Amino acid sequence: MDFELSEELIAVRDLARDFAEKEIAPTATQDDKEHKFRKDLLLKMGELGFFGSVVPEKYGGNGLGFLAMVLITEEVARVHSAVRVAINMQIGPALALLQFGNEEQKKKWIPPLLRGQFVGCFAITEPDAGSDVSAIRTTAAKKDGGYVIDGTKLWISNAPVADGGLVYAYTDKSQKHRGLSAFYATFDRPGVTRRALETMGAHASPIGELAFENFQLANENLLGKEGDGFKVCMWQLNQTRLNCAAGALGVARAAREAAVNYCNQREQFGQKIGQYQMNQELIAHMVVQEEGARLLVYRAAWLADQGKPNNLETSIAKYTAAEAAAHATDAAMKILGAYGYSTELPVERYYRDAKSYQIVEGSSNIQKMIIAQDALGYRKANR
Ligand code: GRA
Repeated sequence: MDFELSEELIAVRDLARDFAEKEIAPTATQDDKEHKFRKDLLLKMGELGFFGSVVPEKYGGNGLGFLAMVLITEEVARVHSAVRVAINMQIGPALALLQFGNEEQKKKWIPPLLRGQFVGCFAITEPDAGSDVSAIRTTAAKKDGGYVIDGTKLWISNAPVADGGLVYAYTDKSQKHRGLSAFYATFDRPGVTRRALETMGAHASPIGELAFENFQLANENLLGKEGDGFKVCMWQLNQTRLNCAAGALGVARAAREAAVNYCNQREQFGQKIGQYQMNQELIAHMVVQEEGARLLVYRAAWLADQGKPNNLETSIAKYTAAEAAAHATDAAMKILGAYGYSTELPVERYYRDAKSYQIVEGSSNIQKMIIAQDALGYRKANR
């Protein structure tokens, strides 16, 4: 067992840290306030290869692997979690295309996602289908050598700005989850209406509704075969969940760093507030949970790089990291007091952004369900 990162991975991590600190951090609080989606950052990250580590060179990637992906993601999320979402919106669709697309689809659609030129998204969730993916109501009816999509997707990250992405719809509702299909669509045609929605956090990551009405797609937009959609979706979620786990880890780290800095600066009652055991307890919990989450996130990524199944390990990592982020940001708010509560400083942003990790990509309860059902032998997570 080797706990050291290779020189190559250290270089990738340092590059991401440097970029995050110089290019993202200085305006993060302002971007959050202005709800500003930074396409310019997407293009720069694309140029640096931040989206391409999990894709081979043949399709525009650099093949550095999943560990590289989580290291980059952690660094970005540490300074601005909303920008981490943008990473996932490029990598998620690219990976689904890589795994399930035909040669033509891969060559055509993956490179623009990796360059950050084509703004991606994935549209799974609907008003009545959140945790329960098979409850999707959107349909894809066969028509004139293609498909017509009708239905409404809700809480879709990048909905207001995406050039396109993955859309999940039923080609045959009577087959239950086996009738779900996956499409890769561009939104530069009639039949798609967008509505932006407001959320508590991740303000610089636009989110909203995508309403499809008589939205026409060609056969070449179908990913895999008709009925493969649930499989594609579960596979895709396992990858994007790992990205979320790394994002939550970055937020937990940001909160711990802010709390430690403040403890070492702030004096009350004649001494640094880090000297008080109540604050030490908070700091100790932050360190322990963050370190635990880091090992789990890196392990899940390492398994992917070995070509080994990692659904269970990803769920464990995502659950642990999401809870660590929520606890660490709550603790940081307590330690920083008014300076945590102030919207001039980033800690309240960390707190708001952290909550999303207990909800997205399978809520904490869904992860616990996957973990417990595996342990009990009811339903194996790695299959
Ligand atoms: O036997 P079969 O052929 O019928 O197949 C079953 C099963 O083997 C079928 O699906 C297969 N399957 C899988 N295959 C491969 C299930 N899980 C997997 C898997 N991991 N890999 C039906 O299985 P089932 O167990 O009966 O399914 P279910 O109970 O309907 O669902 C399972 C589950 C709850 C885990 C699933 O629905 C789920 O993951 N729900 C959570 C949904 C979710 O994560 N949504 C995320 C939305 S996107 C988002 O949040 C964007 C965030 C953006 C950001 O911040 O980055």
